[in-house]
Amino acid sequence: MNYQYIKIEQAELIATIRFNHYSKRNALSECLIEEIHHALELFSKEDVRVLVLRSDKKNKVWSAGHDVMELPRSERDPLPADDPVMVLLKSIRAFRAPVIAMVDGSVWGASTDLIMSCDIAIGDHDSTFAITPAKLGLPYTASGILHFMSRMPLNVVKEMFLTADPIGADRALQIGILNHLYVSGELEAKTYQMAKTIASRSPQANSVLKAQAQMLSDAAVMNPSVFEHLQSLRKNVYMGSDYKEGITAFLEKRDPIFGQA
Ligand code: KFV
Repeated sequence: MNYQYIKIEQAELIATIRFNHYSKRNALSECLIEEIHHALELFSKEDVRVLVLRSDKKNKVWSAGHDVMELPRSERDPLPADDPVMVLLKSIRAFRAPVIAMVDGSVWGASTDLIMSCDIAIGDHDSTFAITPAKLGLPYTASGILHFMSRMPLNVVKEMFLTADPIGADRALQIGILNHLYVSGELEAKTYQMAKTIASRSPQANSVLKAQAQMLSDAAVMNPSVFEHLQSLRKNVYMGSDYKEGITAFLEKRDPIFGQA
């Protein structure tokens, strides 16, 4: 396959996927995700012991999140289970080998959820992380919130969602978004050094460890009627005025005015 939106490579049991669509700030568009799935499929047939997910070149933005142009304008669930980004998160979580995110720029919206879905994240001092559904009036998914709760204390998760403000690299390290923080010049070498270490360990033991940790952290049991209640609360939001205004304001490149209905 000729990749347009990503680049891939494989060396010494380590695979790498690089975002390569900076003109759209590496937003997680359907086309880019399709290429990632193709690469994951390819790597799953090879002896890949660890995967590094990164941006091709260091830039201000690592990834701008869900492709907002591909979100429904209103009155439809913006993040159904078959939404390409939601499927991507599941694929990264289900990938047999551990995935390390190497982050050297700003991360927005669902791309921050992608970071939560990687097994390990390593960043430099320019990395920042924002989860932004409150800027769009968008009801985020319960599974997505759980991804954050598995990584961080509840009050920090709430702060991130409620403010939608970016968290800087130092604090990201402190609260557990990042495993390690390095100066830019060392980030790549340190990331691949860890990848090499993981690649030298038992792939069979590591693969089961990943699956166990994943299943344990997803093991929240919810009564079906509670789940249905949450779905109806989400529906009120995406059918409501804030979501319509949030998307419209984004497309018109202006600040939204919420709470109009
Ligand atoms: N979706 C689609 N296109 C995007 C995009 C996105 N998330 N982010 C940027 N682009 C496009 C943008 O429309 C422009 O296209 C190009 O990338 C460069 O963006 O055809 P155009 O007009 O050239 P600029 O000019 O905005 O770039 P820059 O000044 O460098 O600012 C970068 C950045 C990331 C700060 C800015 O683009 C931005 O604020 N983007 C949106 C970030 C965001 O709110 N993402 C969350 C998306 S919603 C989401 O993930 C979900 C599901 N959620 O719940 O939050």
